[in-house]
Amino acid sequence: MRLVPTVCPRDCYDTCFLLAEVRGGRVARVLGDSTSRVTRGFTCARGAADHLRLYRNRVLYPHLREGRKPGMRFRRISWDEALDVVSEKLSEAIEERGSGAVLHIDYAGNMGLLTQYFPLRLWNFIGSASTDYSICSNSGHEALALHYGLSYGAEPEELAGAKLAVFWGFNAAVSAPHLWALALESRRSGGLIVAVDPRRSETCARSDLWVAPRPGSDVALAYGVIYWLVKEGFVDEGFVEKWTVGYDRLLREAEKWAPERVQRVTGVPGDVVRKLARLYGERKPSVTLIGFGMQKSVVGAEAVRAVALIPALLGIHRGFYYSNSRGWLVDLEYISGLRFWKPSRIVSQVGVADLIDRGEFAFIFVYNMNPLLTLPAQEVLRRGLLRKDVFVVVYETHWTETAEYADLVLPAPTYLEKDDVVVSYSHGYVRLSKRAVEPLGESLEEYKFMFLLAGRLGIKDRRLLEDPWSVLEKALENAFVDGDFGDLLKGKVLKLRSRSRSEYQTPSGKIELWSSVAEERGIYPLPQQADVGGDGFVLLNSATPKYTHTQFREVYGETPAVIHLNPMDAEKLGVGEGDLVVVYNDYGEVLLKAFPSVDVPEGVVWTPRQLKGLDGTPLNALFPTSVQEIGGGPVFNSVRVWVRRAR
Ligand SMILES: Nc1nc2c(c(=O)[nH]1)N[C@H]1C(S)=C(S)[C@@H](COP(=O)(O)OP(=O)(O)OC[C@H]3O[C@@H](n4cnc5c(=O)[nH]c(N)nc54)[C@H](O)[C@@H]3O)O[C@H]1N2
Ligand SMILES: Nc1nc2c(c(=O)[nH]1)N[C@H]1C(S)=C(S)[C@@H](COP(=O)(O)OP(=O)(O)OC[C@H]3O[C@@H](n4cnc5c(=O)[nH]c(N)nc54)[C@H](O)[C@@H]3O)O[C@H]1N2
Ligand code: SF4
Ligand SMILES: [Mo]
Repeated sequence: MRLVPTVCPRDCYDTCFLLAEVRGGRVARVLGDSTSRVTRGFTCARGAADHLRLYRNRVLYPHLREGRKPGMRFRRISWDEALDVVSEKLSEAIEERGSGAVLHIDYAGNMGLLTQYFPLRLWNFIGSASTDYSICSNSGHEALALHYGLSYGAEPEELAGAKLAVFWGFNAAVSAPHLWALALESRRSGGLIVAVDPRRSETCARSDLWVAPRPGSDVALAYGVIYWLVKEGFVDEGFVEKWTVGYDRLLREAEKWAPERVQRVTGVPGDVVRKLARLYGERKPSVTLIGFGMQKSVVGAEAVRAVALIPALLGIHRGFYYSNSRGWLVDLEYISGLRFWKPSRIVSQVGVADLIDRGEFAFIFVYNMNPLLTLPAQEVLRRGLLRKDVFVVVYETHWTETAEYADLVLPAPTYLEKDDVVVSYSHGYVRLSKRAVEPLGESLEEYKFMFLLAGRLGIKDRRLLEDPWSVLEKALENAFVDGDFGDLLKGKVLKLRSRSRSEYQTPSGKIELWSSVAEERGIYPLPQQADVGGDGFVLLNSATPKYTHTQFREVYGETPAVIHLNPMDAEKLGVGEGDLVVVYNDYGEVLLKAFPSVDVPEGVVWTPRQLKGLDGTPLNALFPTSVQEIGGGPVFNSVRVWVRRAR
C-alpha cells in the first residue's frame, strides 16, 4: 500500500490536499490530508469518490465517429491516426478560412497548471479564436476592478478568527465546505455567521442570521446597510479619508436608501437591515464572502460592486473575499503563451452558441469542459454543432454529452494519473500533485498531445517547445513566500505570496467608491439597483453537494431532475409533491419533478444547476446567450420561467 500526495484540481474554492491510497496498482481510496491548514484532513463527497470515478465511464482510447451526430457510435483508432486526423482538419480549416475559424472551448474541469493553462500555448501560437472565459466569475472580477483594482481579498485562514463572517449570495456549506468549516470554527471564539440569500440554502439554515432579499435586490440591501453605518456612526472616517475617494458621492446615494425604500425593493424588514449594519459596525474583524452564485445574474456585477463597498467604510483593507486568483504572483501569461502570442479574436463564452450556429467556425477543440450541459442556449448550441462544415474534437477523461456531438474523441488522464501543480483561487497553499497510477488505457497528458500535434504541424518554434517543467519554474519564480520551485518538486508545501492588501490598482491608487474607470467606460460610477420585477418565476439554480457541475454522475447517478417551489405557488398551480411539471420560457422547456418547499420564497423556483430534464433536455435550454454589461458574465440566476403541470 502506498499513500500518494495529490491535490484536488476541480473547479472548487477549496483545492484540497488529498492522499491517494494505492493498492495493487489501483487507487483504492482517496483521503483528506491533514497537512493542509485550510482543507485539514477531510474531503467532500466528490473527493472521497474519485477512486470510483477514476474507473468508470472513461475515455480510454482515441475514437473517430462512425454513426450520425448526436450519438455514441465511434470506432477506436490509434493515436497516430488521431494525430493525422487532427492535423489534417486543423490545417484545412486554417488554409481555407483562416485561424479565426479555429476555436478552442475550455474551462476549469481540472485547474492544474499543466492541464488547464500550458496546452493553450499551441492555440495561442496558431492564433486561433479563444473564448473570453466569462462563464463563471469574470463579471465579479471586473466589478471589483472598478473600485479596487485587482479583485483579491481576505484569505480563508482569516475566517477562523473573524468576529463576523457574512456569506453574501454564497452557499459555502455546499460549494466551499472547507471555507465553511473555518467559518464555523470562528464561533468558538464568539464569531457570528450571517448568510444573505433569497432562499434558505444549507448555509442560511446553519447561520446565526439569515437575511433574505428578493433575487437581484442586493444593491438596495447594501445601500440599506451603508445608510445605517452612516447614521449610527460606524463609518471609519479616518480610513475613508486616507484610503478612499468619492465618499461624498456615495453618501448622497446612500441617503436615498431610507429604510422604507430598502424594504420595498428587497422585501427585507427594516429592523433586519439595521441589525446587519450593527453587526458590521460592532464586530471586527469581519469578512464578507461574495459568492460567484449571486454574481451570475443580469444585475450580478452591480451586486458585487455594492457589497464590496461595505468593508471599505468599516476601515478594513479588502475586507471581502471573492477570488484570490488575480492576487497571486503566478505568471499565467507565460504558462499559456499569451506573453508571446495572442488569439486572433476573443469571443463570448456565454454567447458562443450563436456564433457556432452562424457557422463562424470550421474546427472546434473542446477540452476540460462539458459545454453540452453547461453553456446557455443549448438548443442553439446543439444545432450549431450539427452543421456539416464544422469538425469537433473533444478531449476528455470521461464520456460526456459533448462527446455525442464530437467527430473525434481523445482520451485524457484524470489528476490521479498525472503530475501537476494546482493553484487555488481561495487559499495560498501549494504542493506538487503526484501521479498515483499510470494513465489508464491510452490516455495521454494534454501537454504531451500538444507537443505531438505541434510536431505533426511542423512547428519548430523553440518557445512553444520549451519543457513544461521549466516553464512552470519560471512562471513560479517569485510566487512563494517560503521556498522555490525546487522545494515544490521535493514535495514541500509552499505558501503563495499575495499582493499587499492595502495596494489598490486603481487610477488614484485608492479604493474608488466613485469609480473613475467606470465613468470613463460609460458605466455609472456607483453601483446601481436595476428594476428586477417581471412575470413568472425567477429560476435560481445552484451547486449541490455530490456533483461538480456535470461530474460524478458516474458515482451518484444523474443530477436529480427536480424543481422546488413555494407551497403557496404550488397550490395556485395545482401541483403536488412528485408531480411532473413543464418548466418553460421563450428559449425552451424542460420536464421536471416538483417538490413544494418552504425554503424557496414565493415567486422563486430552485433547481440543481446543469441538470438534464426527465425528457433529456438540459436545464440550460432555458437560458439565453445574453451577457452582463460588466465582464460579459452569464445570467443564470435572473432568468424567468413559467411552470405548468405536465399532462
Ligand atoms: N459541491 C459543489 N461545489 C462547487 C461547485 C459544484 O459544482 N459543486 N462548483 C464550483 C464553482 S465553479 C462555482 S462557480 C461555485 C459556486 O458557488 P456559490 O457562489 O456558492 O454559488 P451557487 O451555489 O451557484 O449559489 C450561491 C447562492 O446564491 C444564491 N443567489 C442566487 N441569486 C441571488 C441573488 O440575487 N442574491 C443573493 N444574495 N443570493 C443569490 C443562491 O440561492 C445560492 O444559494 O461553487 C464551486 N463549488
Ligand atoms: N444553469 C447553470 N449553468 C451553469 C452554471 C450555473 O450556475 N447554472 N454555472 C456555470 C459555471 S460557474 C461553471 S464554472 C461552468 C462549468 O462548466 P464545465 O467546466 O463544463 O463543467 P464540468 O461538468 O465540471 O466539466 C468539466 C469537464 O472536464 C472534464 N475533465 C476533468 N478533468 C479533466 C482533465 O484532467 N483533462 C481533461 N481534458 N478533461 C477533464 C470532466 O470530465 C468534465 O466533463 O458551468 C456553468 N454553467
Ligand atoms: S471538490 Fe472541493 S471540497 Fe471536494 S475534495 Fe475537491 S477541492 Fe476538496
Ligand atoms: Mo464556476
